[in-house]
Formats: sequence, structure tokens, C-alpha cells
Amino acid sequence: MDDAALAAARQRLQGAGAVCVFTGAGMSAESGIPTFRDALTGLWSRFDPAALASEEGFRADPQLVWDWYAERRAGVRRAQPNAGHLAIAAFARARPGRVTVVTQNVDDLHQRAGCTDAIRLHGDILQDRWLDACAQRPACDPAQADAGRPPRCGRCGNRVRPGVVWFGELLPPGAMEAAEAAARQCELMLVVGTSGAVWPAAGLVHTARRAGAFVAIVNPHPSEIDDQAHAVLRGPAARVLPELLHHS
Ligand code: BV8
Repeated sequence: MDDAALAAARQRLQGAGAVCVFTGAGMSAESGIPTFRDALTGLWSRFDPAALASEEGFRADPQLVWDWYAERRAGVRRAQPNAGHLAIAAFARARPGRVTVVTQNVDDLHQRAGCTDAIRLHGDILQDRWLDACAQRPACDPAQADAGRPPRCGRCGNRVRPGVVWFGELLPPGAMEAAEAAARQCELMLVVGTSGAVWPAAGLVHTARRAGAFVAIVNPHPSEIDDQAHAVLRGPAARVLPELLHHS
């Protein structure tokens, strides 16, 4: 990893007021959760993620998509936060009110590491929701659905879907607004483990750069947003973040 980039990022972090940490799937890679593109290994390799992670994909083959999520949920439950998640949580604890974590990830590792207020742009894979708005009053409870693949409501036949934002779906309005504000107001944005391929999330890095923030990227590989960075720390999150944050 480039020592000059590390020194520059550390120095900027020491003097920074507001910091925004923006993370993607690479943040959880060293916890054993495949990145979104790697998630299609083995059995799933013949599928396109944007097709499986979409309402059309789910309606076309509910059991296939449900099984994909069930397998990913089991992986999330087995995973533990890694040294990178813990370093971010410790950094935020030492700077109360000055660090905002914005994540594209649908796992709960930031939260389990201690960043309970992390802004989730793409929802929560461990949550269930109804596929269709429930017309019953009072509305049926997804937790009461049967044990099908996917589970269905015994009362109204509605299907259960994972509580994530699918491709083609709007992000949770409050989440994107809060993330935009953090990106505009931060003095430093730390971008960790994202290809920068998915929008509008990736636009947050451009927003921060345009607003005058120092942008540092942590990623072992080049990404679509490297051109927005003042410093690129070419390495894995669980190794780089403790080095960067424990000395800042
Ligand atoms: C939207 C939940 C408005 C689901 C996710 C046509 C119609 C509609 C929209 C579009 C369209 N064409 C394009 C769009 C926009 C679309 C989009 O961006 N498409 C892409 C594919 C081009 N976006 C949307 O649809 C969004 N909604 O636009 O609504 C709208 C609505 C209707 C009509 C028009 C507009 C919704 C996007 C949210 C999708 N849901 N997740 C699920 O998980 O199943 S996104 C999903 O992919 C993940 O959550 C994650 O956010 C994203 C993948 O991105 P990354 O996190 O960056 O992960 P990736 O695998 O790509 O990269 C990993 C990185 O980690 C790599 O760089 C790697 O080098 C690095 N890495 C690896 N190891 C490590 C590491 N880094 C550090 N340490 C390591 N050890």
C-alpha cells in the first residue's frame, strides 16, 4: 500500500471535523460474505445479480430468488464483524456526533460492531416484508406467514420478500436524504470496498468531492470512482482500516 497515501489520509483524518464513511460489499468480504458480484459463484454463477435482485426476477421465479436470499441470510448470520468494522466503530465512538456511516450493504455487521446508527441505503437482508401491499385490516404480519419458499400468508395469500431494495426500486427516501447531507457536509469521505457501479449510491462520492471533501478510497482493486479520490489506499479493509484509523 502506498505509504504517502496512508500518511496523507491519516493527516487529513486527524484534523477533520465531520467524517462520512461510505461502505460497500468489500467491507464484509473478510467476514466471509461474498461481494455482490462474487455472490454469484458456484450454483448462482449462471445468474445476473440485477435479475435475481429485482421484483421481476422474484415474480418470475419466487422459489429460486427466495432460496438465493435464504442462502445469503445464513451466510450473514454465520459471519462476524471484521477488524475493519471494529476499527470504524471505535473511530466513531472516539468522535461522538462527527462520524456518519453510510452503507450499501444489506448485512448487519456494522451494527453488530457498534455502529447501530449506520444509514442503510439498500435495506436489511434479515428483514421480511410483504411482496404486495396487504389489503387486510389490521394488516397481516409477515412473521406469521407459513414456512414456504417463499413463505405465504395463510390469511390473504401474500408472499414474503426480503426487506432489501431491489434494482429498479427507489431507495428509502429518508436514508438517501440523510446520506446526501452527510456527503455534502463532511470534510473527509472514507470510501471502503465499493466498485462504485450501483447508483444513486455511487453518486454520494461525487457529491462529497464536489462539496470540497477530501476523498480517500480503501479497495484492493481499481473501482469506477477512483477518479474521485485524493488518496487511494490499495489494500483490504480489515488490514488497512485499523492501520489508518487507530493512528488518526
Ligand atoms: C434506482 C440489495 C430509481 C439487493 C442492492 C434501469 C432501471 C432502473 C434503475 C436502473 C436502470 N439502470 C441502471 C439503474 C440504476 C440501478 C443501478 O445502479 N444499476 C447498476 C447495475 C448499473 N440502480 C437501481 O436500480 C437503484 N434504484 O435507481 O431507483 C429508479 C427506479 C425505477 C426506475 C428508474 C430509476 C437500486 C439499487 C439498489 C440495488 N440493491 N442491494 C441485494 O443485495 O440482493 S445493490 C447491491 O449491489 C449491493 O447491495 C451493493 O450495494 C451493490 C454492489 O455494489 P458494491 O457494494 O460496490 O459491491 P461490488 O461487489 O460491486 O464491489 C465490491 C468491491 O469491494 C469491489 O470494488 C472490490 O474490489 C472490493 N473489495 C473486495 N474485497 C475487498 C474489497 N474492498 C475492501 N476490502 C476487501 N477485502
